[in-house]
Amino acid sequence: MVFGRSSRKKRLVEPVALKILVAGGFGVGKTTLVGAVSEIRPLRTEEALTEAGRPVDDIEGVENKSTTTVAMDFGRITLREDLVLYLFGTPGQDRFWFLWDELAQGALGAVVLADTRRLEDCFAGIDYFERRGIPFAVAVNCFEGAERYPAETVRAALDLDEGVPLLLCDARDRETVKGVLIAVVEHALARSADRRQTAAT
Ligand SMILES: Nc1nc2c(ncn2[C@@H]2O[C@H](COP(=O)(O)OP(=O)(O)OP(=O)(O)O)[C@@H](O)[C@H]2O)c(=O)[nH]1
Ligand SMILES: [Mg+2]
Repeated sequence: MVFGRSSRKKRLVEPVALKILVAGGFGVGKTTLVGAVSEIRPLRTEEALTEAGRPVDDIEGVENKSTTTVAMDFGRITLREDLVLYLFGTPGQDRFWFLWDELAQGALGAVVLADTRRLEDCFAGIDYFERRGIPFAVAVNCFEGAERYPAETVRAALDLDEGVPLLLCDARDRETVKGVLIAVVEHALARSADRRQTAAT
């Protein structure tokens, strides 16, 4: 009989940590999404939407919203024992654009959240990642009360490249959000493998 550590050998793996951005228009559910999947208490930088902000904060369509992200959301999720994602939610409002380049540093990929009632709000995020060659997936946050469209219809409306994953999710639901994160990671890894192959030939 063998005693000691070797008898219950535990596989020790240093997890790979990857950075994923969560972008999308104002009030589309970015903070909610990070909060739904994070295994640590998410860091939030929410400020109250106030009367003073009314001229600059366009709350049309999100009238019940009382707070807004002013810097970022931060959360963590372990997808597999060897794979940890750090999630960085971006602020949704245009006046915080200056933070994006900072947040995008070193990101493996991104999720662009979309609301079909205000689809145009996610164009800026899509353009941003396309221009910088950061792999991204689009996730439609299915608010109740919003009309449901098939993924293909949304894909056509957004004029997405063929390889870009498009998924339907509920930002409050851990499992659907996990599916989105897995899609982003797989897409980003496939793209970097493609690039390596192209470089080798
Ligand atoms: N019904 C429903 N409500 C949601 C869903 N996702 C978010 N909400 C609500 O929508 C509001 C906005 O969500 P947030 O997560 O703060 O949105 P955000 O994208 O972080 O907003 P900004 O940081 O201000 O751009 C909150 O009141 C949420 O409770 C959803 O899937 N369904
Ligand atoms: Mg937010």
